[in-house]
Amino acid sequence: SFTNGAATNSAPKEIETDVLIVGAGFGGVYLLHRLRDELGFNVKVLEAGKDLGGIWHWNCYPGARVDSPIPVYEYSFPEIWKTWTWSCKYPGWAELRKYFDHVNERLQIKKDVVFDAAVVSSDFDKQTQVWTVKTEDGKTAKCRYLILATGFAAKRHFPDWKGLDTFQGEMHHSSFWPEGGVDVSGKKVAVIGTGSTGIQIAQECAKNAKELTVFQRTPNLCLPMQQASLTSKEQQERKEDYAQFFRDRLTTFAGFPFDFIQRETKDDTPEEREKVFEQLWEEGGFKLWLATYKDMLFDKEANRHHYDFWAKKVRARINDPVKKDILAPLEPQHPFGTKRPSLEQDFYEMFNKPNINVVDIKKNPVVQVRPNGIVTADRKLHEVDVIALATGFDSVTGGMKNMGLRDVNGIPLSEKWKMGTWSHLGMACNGYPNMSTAFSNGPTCVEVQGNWIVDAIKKMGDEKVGSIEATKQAEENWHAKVQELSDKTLFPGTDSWYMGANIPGKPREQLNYAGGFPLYQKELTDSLDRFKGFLVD
Ligand code: N01
Repeated sequence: SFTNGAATNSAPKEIETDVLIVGAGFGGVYLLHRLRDELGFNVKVLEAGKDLGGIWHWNCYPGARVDSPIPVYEYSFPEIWKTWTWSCKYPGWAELRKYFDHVNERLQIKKDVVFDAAVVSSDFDKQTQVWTVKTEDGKTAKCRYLILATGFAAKRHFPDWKGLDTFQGEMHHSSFWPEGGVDVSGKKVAVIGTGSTGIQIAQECAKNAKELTVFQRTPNLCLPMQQASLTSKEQQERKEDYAQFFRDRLTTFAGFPFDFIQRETKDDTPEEREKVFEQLWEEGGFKLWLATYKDMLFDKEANRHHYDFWAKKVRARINDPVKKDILAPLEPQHPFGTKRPSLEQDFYEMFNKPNINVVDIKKNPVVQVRPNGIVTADRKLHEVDVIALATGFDSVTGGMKNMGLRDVNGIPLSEKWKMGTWSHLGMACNGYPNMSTAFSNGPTCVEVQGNWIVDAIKKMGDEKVGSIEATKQAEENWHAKVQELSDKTLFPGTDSWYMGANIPGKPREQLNYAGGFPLYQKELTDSLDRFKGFLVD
């Protein structure tokens, strides 16, 4: 066993453990603590990065900050929240890294984590019921239970533009940003992409860059963050309610401390509706998305009311009519909320500066990258010194398909998921006994999925079960259910990473469960009753 997990060199080449977790982000750390410290298992974690934190270890791009207000975005372990204080409502990456240091100090996480250990293969031996997992640097780990806590953003996506590799300036993908930062002062900067990441990078670079050009394919329907600093006194007072708060966050549709209004948009008069929208806007965060009328994500007309309100608010903040029409067109390019909105602070006002521009690359696509800049279809060369690729991820499935996982018959997971994603509960696969995945990296979801894994392993021990493996039928049923739930919403019509539609050639299907958190938890609880949907050995 390790004495110092952080020092990679001291980790043995051969590891034997009961439980092996891949990934030391929110999910991996949660499971390590619960399985090791509560259930007494021998647990090891393999982590490709150099420290704890998962997405917060990789993402140090300028402006990287969480979009869920604390205390939603933290562990419910009392020994952690009672001893930790945040500086603001939406903390940034550096503070989140300190949070993980604190978690480590309290729970001694690192002693069981091997860093710099990217998984390249895993195979299951039917006879011994043991997984053998190999890492890029030649380590071998054998375990009975294999847990993939790899998050939804483990594989970066790069545009396939001609000449991208010929660029002579500085170019970084958002999740490969240099630790020391990039000094953009006096430089011309291009930000490619306007997902949550692109919005945050652009907002920050606009403060110092000589020129900033945002290359936008689809407008992000951003909502006001309403950031606020927090004193330790006010957090201390709120902590009296934290235990209840963490229970409550499990009862809402999206795992936030708020939920949809139990009225339809048409139930209110236009004046009443306007008042509701105004209030949600003022409160900020995701309220206009996830605490609004319950039909917003289901009904086109209801959705349009939301879009029109959003466009009116945003257009009023942008002076230039051309920029206004690109950033917040009067006609929606997709229904409101069917792509993940970002939270912004002064994203729209910054375009009122003459040196901040936006290029609509849906109308005028990028045709080539040259050593000194980006060429668009209108033959214009946009000369730049720095390119920030905020082009997202092969989300949800990309990381897992990229790890050399093979099933009991040696068939790669990338093959199994070529035409679609087959899993039971989003957590277990036929052909992969005793392997579970924690798909989400949001702390609420991580705890719910993590609890299911802990309960399943505990139940296996209590009932002397050697292995559980999702049945093919359960996978079929789950896939159909996830798509059916999604088909009732407006999500399927929009090209988004939720639908796998951001990656050329990826099957178009809903990758997230659209039934809401309470229903998902019921599915999980039901499945533990006699391991419904699993082959038990
Ligand atoms: O990635 P994205 P992200 N040519 O896929 C564009 C979480 N997150 O890293 O929309 C031109 O959302 C693409 O255009 P389009 C959060 O859950 C959280 O920003 O596909 N453009 C899009 O604008 C989020 O949803 C925080 O038309 C191309 C952008 O690149 C998820 O991570 C912060 C292109 C990619 O946006 C992913 O966000 C950051 C191409 N070939 C992220 N390829 C928090 O605040 C892609 N694009 C917690």
